[in-house]
Amino acid sequence: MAGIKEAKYIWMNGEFVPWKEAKIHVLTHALHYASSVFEGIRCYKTKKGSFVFRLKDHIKRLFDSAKIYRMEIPYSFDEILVACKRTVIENGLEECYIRPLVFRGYHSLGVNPLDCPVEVVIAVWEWGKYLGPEALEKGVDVMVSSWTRIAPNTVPPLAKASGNYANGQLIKMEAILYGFSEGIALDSMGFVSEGSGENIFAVKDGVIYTPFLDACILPGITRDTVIKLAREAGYEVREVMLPREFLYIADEVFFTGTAAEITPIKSIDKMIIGKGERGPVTKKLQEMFFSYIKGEVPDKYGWLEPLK
Ligand code: PPE
Repeated sequence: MAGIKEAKYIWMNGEFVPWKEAKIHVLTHALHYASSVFEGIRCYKTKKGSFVFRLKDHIKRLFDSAKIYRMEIPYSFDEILVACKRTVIENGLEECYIRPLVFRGYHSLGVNPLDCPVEVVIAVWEWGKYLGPEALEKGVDVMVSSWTRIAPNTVPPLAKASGNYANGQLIKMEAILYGFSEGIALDSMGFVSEGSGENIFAVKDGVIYTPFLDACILPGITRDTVIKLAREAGYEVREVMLPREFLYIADEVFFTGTAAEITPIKSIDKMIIGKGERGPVTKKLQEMFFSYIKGEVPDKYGWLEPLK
């Protein structure tokens, strides 16, 4: 896989620092104990200029994640909002991924994070198609992971915390090394949860199904977007406990996420899903999603945050 595409500056605790100089100490608390929370946001170029998709919702989730971990972000909501936009502008980018990270910095070591300073960085970079260049059109081959998703009252899934991705990495590495693009984790009850970096949907007989928050999913902003757009298009969307085998017999299955956008799944565990290609409902939702983010339809939900 290609390395990260470097931009010019990273916002570090209120200052722009040249990309290569954005460094921290090796005894930073977060590096040892995963005491960090983050967001992943996309800025899209449209005919009317660049827009950050659902920026306020992402920042809300960042503050929620920090709250769960008793981290007080030393900036206001509006300061983070402006800093995200300024980082894109300062880097001269029109379309990119935005990664704010809030972490416990250097002070003391040991599990107790309370005395460590809370630091904030915001990086932006150009990020192409998350699950490969052809994924959006052709779909991806995935497997059900042998790893179970983080469980209730352990590592809390409503926080988008770095620690969650220890589990995510096990799921992702297994899938990649077995020759798949992604792994789907089941929750501790054995119901479908989500991918290592995506929420999941299944379509059967015209009805759209997706796991409810009970299944230890991240409350995805793309998931919410797709639910709203699907209902608007007249589809019935049910949030349910989804048995694993329901995926195999579904007509269509797809992932959603900021990075993955809406990615069709063409096989699971070497079983062909539906016709083994992007299905009509997935295609329709992609069309609605992409025309929304490109500003081709009215922004009725106020999801497009102008960059300038
Ligand atoms: N579940 C997980 C575990 C997850 O990491 C993401 C986002 C989602 C669901 C979808 O959430 P949302 O982006 O709000 O629709 N994963 C981010 C990080 C990917 C990465 O490799 O890092 C992302 O898509 O930005």
